[in-house]
Amino acid sequence: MKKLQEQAIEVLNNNWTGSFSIPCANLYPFQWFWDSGLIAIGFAHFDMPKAEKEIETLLDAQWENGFIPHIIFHTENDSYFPGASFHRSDLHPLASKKYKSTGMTQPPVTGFVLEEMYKISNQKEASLKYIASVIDKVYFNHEYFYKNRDPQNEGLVYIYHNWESGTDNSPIWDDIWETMNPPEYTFERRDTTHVDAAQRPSKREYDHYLHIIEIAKEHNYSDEKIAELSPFLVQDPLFNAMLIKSNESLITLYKLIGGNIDKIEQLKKWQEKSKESFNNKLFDDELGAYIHYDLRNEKPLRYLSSSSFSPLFANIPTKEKADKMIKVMIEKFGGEHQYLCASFDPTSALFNPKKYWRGPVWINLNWMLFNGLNNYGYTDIAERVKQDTISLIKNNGFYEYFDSRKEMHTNGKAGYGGNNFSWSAALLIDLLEK
Ligand code: 2M8
Repeated sequence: MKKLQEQAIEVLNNNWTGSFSIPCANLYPFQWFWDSGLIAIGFAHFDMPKAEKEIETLLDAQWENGFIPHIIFHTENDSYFPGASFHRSDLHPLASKKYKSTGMTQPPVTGFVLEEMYKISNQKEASLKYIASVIDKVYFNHEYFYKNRDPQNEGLVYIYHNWESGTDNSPIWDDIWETMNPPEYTFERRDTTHVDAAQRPSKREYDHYLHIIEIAKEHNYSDEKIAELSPFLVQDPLFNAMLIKSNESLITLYKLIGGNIDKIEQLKKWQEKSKESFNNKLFDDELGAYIHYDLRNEKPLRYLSSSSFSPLFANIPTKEKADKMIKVMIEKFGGEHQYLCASFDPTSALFNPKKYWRGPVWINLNWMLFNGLNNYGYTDIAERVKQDTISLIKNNGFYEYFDSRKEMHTNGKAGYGGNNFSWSAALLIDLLEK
């Protein structure tokens, strides 16, 4: 049997198209924003030109207002729904004229990805030159967020769709679905032809997903109108932690490049304000971790998920808060029969360990937790997250997500969703190096 690392390299090379990577064949045949970023970290270990091209292609799809879309439809491919003709990015006057895309975004990972690439590189000078050639686009993207996605000027940006969160089918959104009553749309799902329907969202959930997009389209994806009218408007701790972590990386990288004083100052201002609001508004003392806030209905969404711990990665909590979080993580998510870290609270009645973001372990979140735990000196738990991640992949393959219950791991069939999944391979390569 080939070494795990060689298998991972093979997965990445097979999903490489020549200018970007697909997350996995059939199920996700285009370029996805945060997948691309995390994939570049894997490539950086063995093929830096591919890592650089991956990010370059992503940034090439940036809109004239700095926005970066969540899916870039480089090719015609009807194995995915909803595709380019549903999303109609051309409705927005500043959308890319070169690429068709969605009109929504995803967690802004690009800033910290560039820093990871720099850290991995053994040709620092050349890497810094590359970074200098793309970094302003990432800065422009952050400016887009703070200018257009923070209506109350809190330093916390909103997402207007569960597909923007990356944690698409989380039970956290169930409360929002209850405030909506979308029509019963007629459409042909494609995901359930590739993956067992029991592991994917329901038809009714898709009605909600499509309805939010229909509302945004009616207003040509105007940010102002979306802020005013979208039934889904959420301050998400994972999304904001990604932005804050990326701000921090941009500061580090601009300092290495030299000059750029104004940008560094602006980034520091965003950072200060964002971290303060993040801690004041999104930390739930009683639950002992961070939660989502529903801006449309002005109420906290009081659930624990793997996103609740992601701020560790961005150095957001104080040591005191971090201690609390770790206690909760171990008590609720880290029992001896559980692999770390379930995507949703295993002690909740809404926990479903087989269904897409409603419970299974995801490798991208584990990678963030591993790094976050190390940031705060919890090296033993970080090591456990790393070993759990390796076991999950070793026992099952490079799946999209994994059952968190150890008892399910007897026959190698506890990996779910897509197989030969790019970010599972990419981040495993990085973890094995750490
Ligand atoms: C999943 O989301 C897509 C929509 O973006 C889908 O279910 O069709 C999520 O896990 C998301 O976080 C991820 O980026 C995407 C591609 O891997 O798949």
